Amino acid sequence: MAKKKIALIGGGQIGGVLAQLIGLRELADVVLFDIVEDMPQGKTLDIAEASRVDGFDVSLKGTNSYKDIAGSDVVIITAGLPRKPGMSRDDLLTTNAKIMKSVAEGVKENAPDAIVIIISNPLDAMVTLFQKVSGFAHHKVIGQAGVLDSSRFSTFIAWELGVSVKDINAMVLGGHGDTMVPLVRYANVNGVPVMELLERKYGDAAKAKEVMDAMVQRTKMAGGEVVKLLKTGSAFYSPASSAIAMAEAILGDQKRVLASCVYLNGEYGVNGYYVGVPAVLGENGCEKILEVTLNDEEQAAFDNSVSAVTNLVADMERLGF
Ligand code: A3D
Repeated sequence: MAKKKIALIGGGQIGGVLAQLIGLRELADVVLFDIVEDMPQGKTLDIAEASRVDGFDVSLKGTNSYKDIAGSDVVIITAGLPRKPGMSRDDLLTTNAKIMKSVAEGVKENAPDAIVIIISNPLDAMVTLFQKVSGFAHHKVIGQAGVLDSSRFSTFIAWELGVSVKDINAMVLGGHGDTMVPLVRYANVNGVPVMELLERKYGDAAKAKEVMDAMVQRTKMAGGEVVKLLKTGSAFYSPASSAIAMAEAILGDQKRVLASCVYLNGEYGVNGYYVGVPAVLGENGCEKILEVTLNDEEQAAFDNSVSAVTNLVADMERLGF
């Protein structure tokens, strides 16, 4: 079987970890693109020089030329500025929209058949803009946010219950901002509702709700928590791992159900916007959207999150993108 090829656009913090993870998993050959001269070449050289020790064998090429991404099966985009302490993701809109426009043009020209995973913030707007500029089919342009937000939620639940995070199933829907919607009612430990386990632990429904509310709030603010601690830049290990799970699902045609920022065409009552929902990822990108029944409270939270996304996209359009 011919080796697959992944192009990484943006060779910063997340881009570097992505390249290393792809190498360690022997997932594909890697091209790491950045506009900064020599830096992507330096990073790929460094990672390649670990390949004997780690025992992996893939080609790793750093570049400043879009021509090198030709033939990529998957393109993962992290180009753009990260947040500084005190900034919201939306504060990045103007700068990153300019960057995303140029990236979409480069990818369209050089890797027109690729499936594209976007990580750059503000996520929902950047996915929308990439698709608009590239003209790629909607199902081939997907945003990474929900895998990470769901993993953060799962991590907090595992810590609270003192069980392995591997046994937690929890999902976060909506936009990748403070309005995101962790789905409490569906969160479970190997099928057992998390709320039931919290009520047993505390012997008190009100206390269990209070504990869950705090985990939901921490999940919504989890990106900011890391930004505040790091002082420069934002989370990079966990977003890279999350995008790798999506790339693996696509390259391996795994049909994994991963919360992803995908284009909604009437699903969840949303028409014509990219929003985070459970999606089946396989060789064609987003192959199916799973609709989850939401109760009134969940639906209201989801609608609120969709409004935040539509407002963000409207702001971007007002700025001329
Ligand atoms: P950083 O380490 O600054 O890397 C960004 C890279 O983009 C730098 O190396 C830049 O040189 C490069 N770049 C700038 N302009 C261009 C261009 N025109 N073409 C190609 N490359 C360019 O940031 P990072 O890797 O920490 O984060 C990257 C993005 O991901 C930021 O926008 C973050 O806000 C975002 N992010 C998203 C999540 C999600 O879960 C959605 C999580 C964490 C960070």
